[in-house]
Amino acid sequence: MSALLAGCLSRSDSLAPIISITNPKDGATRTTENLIISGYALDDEGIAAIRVNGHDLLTNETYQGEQGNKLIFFRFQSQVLGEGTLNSMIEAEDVSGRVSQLPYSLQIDTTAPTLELAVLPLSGGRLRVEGVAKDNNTVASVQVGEVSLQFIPSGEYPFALDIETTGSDVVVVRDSAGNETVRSLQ
Ligand SMILES: [Ca+2]
Ligand SMILES: [Ca+2]
Repeated sequence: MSALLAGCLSRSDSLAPIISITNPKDGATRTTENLIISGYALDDEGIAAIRVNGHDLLTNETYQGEQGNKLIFFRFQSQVLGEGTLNSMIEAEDVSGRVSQLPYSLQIDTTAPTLELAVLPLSGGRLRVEGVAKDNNTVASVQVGEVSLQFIPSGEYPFALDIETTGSDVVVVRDSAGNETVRSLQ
């Protein structure tokens, strides 16, 4: 009897499912049509349900035969009405009834960053470049000529640097959704 009990305990399901969203990666996108959100659910014993806003994806025939698997890749389509924040509640339930929740919010951002730029020619063909990149969401990268600036993504990023000009230099600013603003230094 005690051996049987020990056997049951050692088989008992100890972990709640893990949910991870793999795409869109940075929690932001500029896609407004046919937006697909994808990820996976992982469990030590098996996944019984993956619910998005209460609807179980695994009841869809796409996932036929996958229920009970330890790893299930899932994707769902979201209706996007325009710029703003899209909120979804993603839940995974394992075969023992443990439920994990992932509140998922996605920024729909279709507005390119703005860039204020001042360029001062220096001696020796160098340029002093000063600018401020701003975005309604997050400025994720700034490239000045050949130089990629290192900074923590934020809504506004002021920068100043001297570069060697090659005659065809541009400044490229990207937001976290992938919108891009390109300006020539000439
Ligand atoms: Ca489990
Ligand atoms: Ca933006």
